[in-house]
Amino acid sequence: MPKKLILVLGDQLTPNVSSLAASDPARDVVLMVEVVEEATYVRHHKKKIALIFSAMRHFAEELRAAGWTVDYRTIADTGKTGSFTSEVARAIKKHKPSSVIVTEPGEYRVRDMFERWKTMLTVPVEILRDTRFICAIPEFADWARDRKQLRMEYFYRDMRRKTGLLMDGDKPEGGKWNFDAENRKPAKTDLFMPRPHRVKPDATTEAVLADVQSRFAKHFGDLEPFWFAVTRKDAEKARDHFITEALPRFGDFQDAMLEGERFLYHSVLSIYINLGLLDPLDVCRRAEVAYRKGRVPLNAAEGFIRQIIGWREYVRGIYWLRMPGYIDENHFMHTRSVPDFYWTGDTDMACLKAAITQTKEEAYAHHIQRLMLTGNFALLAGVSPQALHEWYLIVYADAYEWVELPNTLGMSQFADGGLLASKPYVASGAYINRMSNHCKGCRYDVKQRTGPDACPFNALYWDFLARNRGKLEANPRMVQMYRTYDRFSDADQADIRDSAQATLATLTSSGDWP
Ligand code: FAD
Ligand code: DLZ
Ligand code: SF4
Repeated sequence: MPKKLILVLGDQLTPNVSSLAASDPARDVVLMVEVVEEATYVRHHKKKIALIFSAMRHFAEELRAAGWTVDYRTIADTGKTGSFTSEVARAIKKHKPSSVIVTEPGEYRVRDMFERWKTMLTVPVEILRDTRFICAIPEFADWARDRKQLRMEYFYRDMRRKTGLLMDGDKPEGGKWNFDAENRKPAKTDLFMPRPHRVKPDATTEAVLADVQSRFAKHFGDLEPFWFAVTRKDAEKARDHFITEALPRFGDFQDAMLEGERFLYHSVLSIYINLGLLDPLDVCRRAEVAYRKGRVPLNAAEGFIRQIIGWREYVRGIYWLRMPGYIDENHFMHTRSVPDFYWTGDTDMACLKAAITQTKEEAYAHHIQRLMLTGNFALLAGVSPQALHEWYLIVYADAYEWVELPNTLGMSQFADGGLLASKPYVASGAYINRMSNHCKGCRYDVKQRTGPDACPFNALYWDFLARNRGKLEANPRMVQMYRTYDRFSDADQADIRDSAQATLATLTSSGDWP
């Protein structure tokens, strides 16, 4: 058989990826490329670029040790104009393969590029299914067909049945599919709070850090300290550390936020799962084993597994079902740019300051910070979902469009009009006060609704409901909120409007990361 060229992308870092599984190390050549086009189509956080480049370089070594021939091109090799297309064209000239094989990419933009290669390149291009996902793209489309509502909960139950995870015969373990009602406790400061597994940079990572600092210095975020795992072995250590130390309390405190505690009981594994260093189903099976051995309660194991085989698979299904049009949806017609303080953390709002500062320093925030702090505020303030989508794609180390876009545009901003969420995730300061201790140290008073010292979330929340009455009033889950609003006097409603306007007037938006 003639030689094939296997293109392995930066988020396909597993020997089990379908393109490698379909190839022969003794015959074929693997191509991996660090390219400026991928690093700058949005200006990714410096730490994210370093994570991906270092993990790619380590994976190339892993493949070489397993007998593969790897043509690896660093950012220095591919220079200022490198792209997947330019590098594949060069590699075809060099290796003269009979075909190019690639596993389907996560993003529509890249899939579109690969489809164009079929007529552009001098050899055939084969795009294989990404078998790391439990639900194939056509399988999700079949599930969605003829359904009026695409609720995650029903999809999740099918994934439980399909994988056999936490099943007791054909019934869910413990008699219920979902134990979320037990998972809404506020957290307390705890000296023994687990911390994510940290890895000291090796020589390869140090070289990447120098490359990123010299080439992407103007990108958002702090490059150092850099402690992410960049090899499969270290990612596995991070996984095992999480399952032993944090998973037992993951469920209880899943929705909690705590000043000074950036990770709480979250896994910080999305970065490794999305890159390919960890297999999502394997992580879930290990969480189930911990439950079966009595080390982890059912609400924690179920909650964690649901995030992965439920939410993660579901948002990917929605992405491919609805792209390319999905990215332009804007139910509330919001147009504001992302406020400048989203890039600096320079705000008196203690909760947002904490979430944004840690985003800048760690390229990480946990789900409730993304949804109920930065997402909530942006929605209340009327930020354009497209601008916000770009912000989330830039700032988080785990962000790839297939997972980030539905979470931002659908779940967080309700910009798809309720395809993904049954009501907008909006909340006033009372919710944040219930689920966190941020308000205690805040310059604003969470109990005041209006006025210069009132928590800005409060007036913005009621004003958002008033502004969007026509689009939300009929939603049965919003009826109670409108009843409450309607009980406010005319004067109070006018105060709400004025206070919200005053907050919005303070938001400067220069439109981009300076
Ligand atoms: P944990 O809380 O420990 O959860 C366990 C795992 O479940 C995660 O590692 C992740 O793989 C999966 N998971 C949990 N929630 C979701 C979800 N809603 N969608 C998909 N997978 C989920 N997740 C990303 O992986 N990339 C993104 O770019 C991304 N952008 C987001 C943007 C917004 C506005 C919101 C509200 C959520 C976003 N999420 C994204 C989902 C979620 O916030 C992250 O997966 C999670 O915070 C990652 O941290 P963790 O590994 O500690 O997660
Ligand atoms: C995100 C990213 C970045 C920053 N750089 C690279 C790169 O240089 N080379 C590469 O192969 N992949 C990179 N990636 C990940 C790709 O953007 C990702 O594979 C596509 O968006 C498809 O999901
Ligand atoms: Fe955030 Fe408002 Fe609480 Fe301040 S008072 S921390 S702005 S919710």
